[in-house]
Amino acid sequence: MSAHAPAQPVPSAPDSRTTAPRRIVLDCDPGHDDAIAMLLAHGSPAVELVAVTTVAGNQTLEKVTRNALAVAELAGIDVPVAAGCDRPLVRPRIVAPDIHGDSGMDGPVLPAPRRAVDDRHAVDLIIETVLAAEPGEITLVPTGPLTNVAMAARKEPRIVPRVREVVLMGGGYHVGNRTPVAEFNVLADPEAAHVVLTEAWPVTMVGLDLTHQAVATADVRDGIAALGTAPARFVGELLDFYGTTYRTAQGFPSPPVHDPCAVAYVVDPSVMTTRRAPLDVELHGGLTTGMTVADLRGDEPGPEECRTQVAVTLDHGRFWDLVLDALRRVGDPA
Ligand SMILES: [Ca+2]
Repeated sequence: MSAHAPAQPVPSAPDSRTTAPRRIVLDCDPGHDDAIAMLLAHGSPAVELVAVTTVAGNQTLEKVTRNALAVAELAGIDVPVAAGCDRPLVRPRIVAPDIHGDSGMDGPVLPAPRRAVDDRHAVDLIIETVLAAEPGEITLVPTGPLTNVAMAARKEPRIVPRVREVVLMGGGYHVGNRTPVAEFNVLADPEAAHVVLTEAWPVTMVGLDLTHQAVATADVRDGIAALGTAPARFVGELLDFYGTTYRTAQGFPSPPVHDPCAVAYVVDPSVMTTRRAPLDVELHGGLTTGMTVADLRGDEPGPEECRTQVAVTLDHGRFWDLVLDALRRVGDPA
C-alpha cells in the first residue's frame, strides 16, 4: 500500500452535469452479467452509454466481441463497439467456461449482428472518447479484466485527470471466487488491476462483497419474465443457464449478477453503501495472487486523503427495480 498517489480532486462540474445523464464507456467481456449491464446502461435515463469496448476475459476476445454485438443488436444499442486486448498484460490468458459456457454467453440463441465491430482498437476508442469530452464528463465502467483501461492510462496519461471516475466490477475485500481470495476479473490480469487501482483517478471497486448480494431470486426472475419482451426473454434465458452453472460450480441457490451492480452505482449511487479505503492488489503471493487488499483499519479516510472506495451493502429491491425499469424502457426494439 505504499504507492498511493495523492488524492485527485474531482474536476469542477459544469452545472449541466447535475441533471445531464452520466456518460459512460462500458468495457466488458460478455458474459451473461455483462450483457445485463449493457441493457441496464442502455435503458437507464440517468446514464448515457457512449461506447462499448471488449476485452478477453470470460471467453476469448473474438467470442466476447461477437456477444457484445449480439446484445447491441437485440436491444437496439447504437453505439460503437470496439474490440481491445486479446490477452492480459503479463500472464497467460484464463477464461471462464465453467460459468459462461463455450460461447461466453451460453443459453439464449444469439441474433446475428448486422453491425460490424468498430475499426478502432478499444484502447484508442477509450482515449479518444475521454479526450473529446469535457474534463470530468466520462465515467469508465470496466466489468471484465482491466487490461484495456490500464493500457489506455499508460498510452495516454492525459486521460487520467479527465476521467470523472472508474467504477469497476472486480475484486473483493473479504472473499474471492476464482480462488479463495481472488475474483476472476482481477485474477485474470492483476498487473492491469494494479495500474487502475493506483492511478490518480477516483475508483469505486464494486467487488464480490457487494455483488454476491445481487442474487437473481425466483421473484426477480418472475418479474423479468412478466415483462414479455424479447430482451426480457433473453435475460431470462441468460439467467437460466447462468443460474445452473452458478449452482453446480459455486453452490449458489440463486446466481449473483455481478456486472450490472457497477452500472447501477452510476445510475443511482444510493443503491449501495460504500467505504473509502486504500486499495491495491497482490501480485506476488503464493496463495494470494490477485487478491484485492483494502486497508479498513481505523477511521474512514476522507476524499482528500484517499481516492479509492469499496462497495459494501446493496439495496437488493432497489437494484432489481433499476434493472426491471431499464428493461421496460428498452422495450421490444424492431
Ligand atoms: Ca464481466
